[in-house]
Parts: sequence; C-alpha cells; structure tokens
Amino acid sequence: MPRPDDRVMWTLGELGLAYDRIDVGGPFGGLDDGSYRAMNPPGRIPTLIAPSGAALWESKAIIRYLASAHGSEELYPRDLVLRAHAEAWMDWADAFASAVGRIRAAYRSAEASLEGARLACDREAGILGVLEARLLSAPYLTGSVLSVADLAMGVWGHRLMRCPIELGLTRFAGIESWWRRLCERPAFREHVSSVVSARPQHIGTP
Ligand SMILES: N[C@@H](CCC(=O)N[C@@H](CS)C(=O)NCC(=O)O)C(=O)O
Repeated sequence: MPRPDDRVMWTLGELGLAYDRIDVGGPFGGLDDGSYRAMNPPGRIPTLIAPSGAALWESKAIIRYLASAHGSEELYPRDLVLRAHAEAWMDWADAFASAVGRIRAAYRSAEASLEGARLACDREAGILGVLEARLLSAPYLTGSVLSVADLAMGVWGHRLMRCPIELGLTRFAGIESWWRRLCERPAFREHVSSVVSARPQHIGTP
C-alpha cells in the first residue's frame, strides 16, 4: 500500500532537503510510547521534527509546512485563491485514495475475480472521472507545474495505475499521462514508484 509517509519522503526529495529517517511502527514499534504520542497524538506515521525541534504530524500538514518553508511559488501558491484550489485537491485526495483502496480490495481479496474487480472500477468511475477531467485539461493538478496537490495525490495515482492491466484503467488517459509524468521525476521514482511497485499486484493475491 502507499503510505502517508511515502508522500512526505517524496516531498523531501522534491525539495532536495537533507533528513535523518527513524523507522517506527510495525516491526519497529514505538507508536504507543508516551514520548511518540507526545509528538503525534494519534500515534500514527509520519512525524516530522522541524529544525526548531517542533514535532509535526498528519502527512498533508507536513507537506504544506515543507512547501511553505522551502518550496517555490508554484509548488504552494501564495495567491489565496490559487492556494485554495491546490488545497481543495489535497483534501479531495482522501476521496480518491478511498476509491483506489476499494478497487484494490476488490482484486486482492481471497474471493476476487476479474469480473468483480472490473465492477468495482465501474462503481468508482464517478470519482476517477473527476481527476480524469482535470488532468485532461492540465498536465498537473493546479496547472503546468507540480504542486502540493500532486504531492498529496501522486502515491494513489501510482497505485491505481499499477492495478492489473485487465482492469482497463488505462482508459483514463489523463490520469495515465499524469502518472507517467510523475514517474519521470527522480524523487518520485526514489520514494514512491520503487517502493510501491515492489509490492505484489495479482488478482486474488491479498
Ligand atoms: N491521516 C494520517 C494517516 C496516518 C496513518 O494512518 N499512518 C499509518 C501508516 S500506513 C500508520 O501509522 N499505521 C500504523 C502502523 O503502520 O503501525 C496522515 O496522513 O498522516
């Protein structure tokens, strides 16, 4: 699965920032430690410790912080209307992520079938169509260059496009072109596609 920390790592990579990474959660544990909860109240990943020592949590808030502190005008627009558009796509990324999750669940469950997975795609066509319409009219979500909106959504776009070819998702030509554009970015390759692609993609393989 793409994880919220994949997109934070990608953001750090796009900005060319140096960092120390400390793994927590899963086999590493530590999410329930009082010291971790003091930094990240829900005990989830990721947490970013800023140079001031402040602990930041929630991946999209971390992306906005990093882009405000280190990004260009294009990455996180200063104009309030343009900024609101970028943030709207960031927020809507949750709906897109849920749709991608439901499609993946349909082909990865033990009782998965190609027909069932195709039906799941059809059920999500309304949500995918929103993104498709936008990306048919612009190369990136907020226009001609990468922004925080793409940083929030790209991991899920990657996961969608990595679904089995039989699902026919390449009919979303705008989403596919955007994803191919993201795959040309070294930071996306390092922190998203090389990580997420390594995980299996077979119908009926939970
Ligand atoms: N909305 C949160 C979601 C955080 C979240 O669910 N993180 C997962 C990572 S996949 C987590 O901490 N899972 C617990 C674990 O991996 O042990 C964010 O974007 O930061």
